[in-house]
Amino acid sequence: MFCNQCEQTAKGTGCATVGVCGKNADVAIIQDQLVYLLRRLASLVLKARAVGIADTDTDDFMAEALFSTLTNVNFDPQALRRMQAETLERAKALAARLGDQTDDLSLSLEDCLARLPESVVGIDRFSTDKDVASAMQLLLFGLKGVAAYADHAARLGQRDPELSAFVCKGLAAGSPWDEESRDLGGWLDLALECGRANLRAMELLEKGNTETFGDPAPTPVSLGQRKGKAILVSGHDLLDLQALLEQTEGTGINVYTHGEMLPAHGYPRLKAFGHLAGHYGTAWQNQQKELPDFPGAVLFTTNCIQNPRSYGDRVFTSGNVGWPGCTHCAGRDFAPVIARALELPGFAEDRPGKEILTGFGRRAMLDAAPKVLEAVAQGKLRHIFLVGGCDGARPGRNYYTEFVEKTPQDTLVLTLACGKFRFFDKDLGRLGDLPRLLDMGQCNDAYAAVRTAQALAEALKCGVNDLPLSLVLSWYEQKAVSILLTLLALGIRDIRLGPSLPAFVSPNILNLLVEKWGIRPISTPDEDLAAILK
Ligand code: SF4
Ligand code: SF3
Repeated sequence: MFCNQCEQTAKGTGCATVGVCGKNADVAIIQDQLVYLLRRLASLVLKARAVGIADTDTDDFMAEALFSTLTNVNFDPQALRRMQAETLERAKALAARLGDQTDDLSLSLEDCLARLPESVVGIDRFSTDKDVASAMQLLLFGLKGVAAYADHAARLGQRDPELSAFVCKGLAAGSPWDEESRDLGGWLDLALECGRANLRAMELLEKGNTETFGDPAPTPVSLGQRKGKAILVSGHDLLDLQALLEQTEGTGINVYTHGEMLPAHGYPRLKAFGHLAGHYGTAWQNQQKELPDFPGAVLFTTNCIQNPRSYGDRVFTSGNVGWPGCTHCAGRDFAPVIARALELPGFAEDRPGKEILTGFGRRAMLDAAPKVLEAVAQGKLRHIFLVGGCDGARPGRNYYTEFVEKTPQDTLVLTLACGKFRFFDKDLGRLGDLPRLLDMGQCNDAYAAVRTAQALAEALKCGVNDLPLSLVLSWYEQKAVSILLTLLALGIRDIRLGPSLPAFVSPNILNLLVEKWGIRPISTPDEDLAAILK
């Protein structure tokens, strides 16, 4: 195996024998083979589109399958094998429709896999040119992020054929079935196109979320617990949470959010459920420490799942998530989760906890914009920081806690995604009517942050780069890669990125990112704050 797609990759270069995330070599190879098969299917989908054949079902399937190869999503070899088989079947059916009968599509899955070149599972599958390989990886990992958001959006009924066409174009690029040859510039252009596609995917997802659950509004969330049976819901899929809330109504079970599910509390149609009781735990990388103490069932709807070790008998998965041995709930039927929660003790007593705020979505931020602009005009608001992105296990991530703690009182801190758990329960005080720490939501709500920044820039008649706004981002998995590509495609400059730079970015590509976009690695909170506020 060779995998270097996430921030915790072994030795900062690549996982070669087993993944730091817990992905074993078998699963890594199955995922790489799946990507290869998806590229084959993508090349056929493009051909089909060219002759007017479009198939939404295949578009949805491709996003779902690619999402399954994202870090900490699916570790179940059987589930991934089923996706391989479905990919090949779809490719065969499409080829037959196109009258395109090539040898590779006449084989069984087993024979097809046996004939795949060795390079399908190695770093050399990209290119022997280090810079081209780096740009190809930027594209592939960015596409995985796009696929994740497009998959969520499609589940909410939001699709765009152009977006699906781009996912196919990006996947097919550089495959044995791609007739176009690209130089480094061509690959980088595709990576930026991937950033634009990601903006569209996040836009669709925001539309799906707000049309289904209402516009998020600032909402206090309890970190305490209520006496009684309990279910913890992790991941990003709000539809799964809604279905679980409906299915647990009247059972006496309280439902708690975990990780990226925290912003669910801000959505009117989710917070209306009286048994959505609060939030439990912090970011994904602490689950092996925090979940053994949760006295109920746990449902993972998307990333990030880790080996559930001692508590696997009460962990359930849904959607694209898989862990061998854990029960998978298909079709939003959460009866097994509910049955398990009823067997488990639940919380023995009420335990009041601190309250934190979430729900500063796009509408809430745009409503607050006049106050923000007034505070800027009066010199009461010196700077806005967007400190967001993924959390992770590296100790260097304490930077983000310290950075936020050290931000001066005349500044605001916007945040989103699971990186917020480094500081989400800190009381930063208020700036006028506004709390200084504003949680805008999940990682995909980077869309709301972009639109808010654009609205502020428009009101001030300047560019986004001229705003008193700095982005201090943390990355871990491939959704963060796609968001970074979106920001670059929008021309946003001077992003600070940490805790380490991606292993797949070559020195030359890094130089380009520095020269053209002013990207820089984080240094120390004091140094970075001083440089930003000088
Ligand atoms: Fe390693 Fe990350 Fe790949 Fe897991 S996803 S195998 S930790 S690089
Ligand atoms: Fe976190 Fe896994 Fe990226 Fe949605 S839950 S941000 S890491």
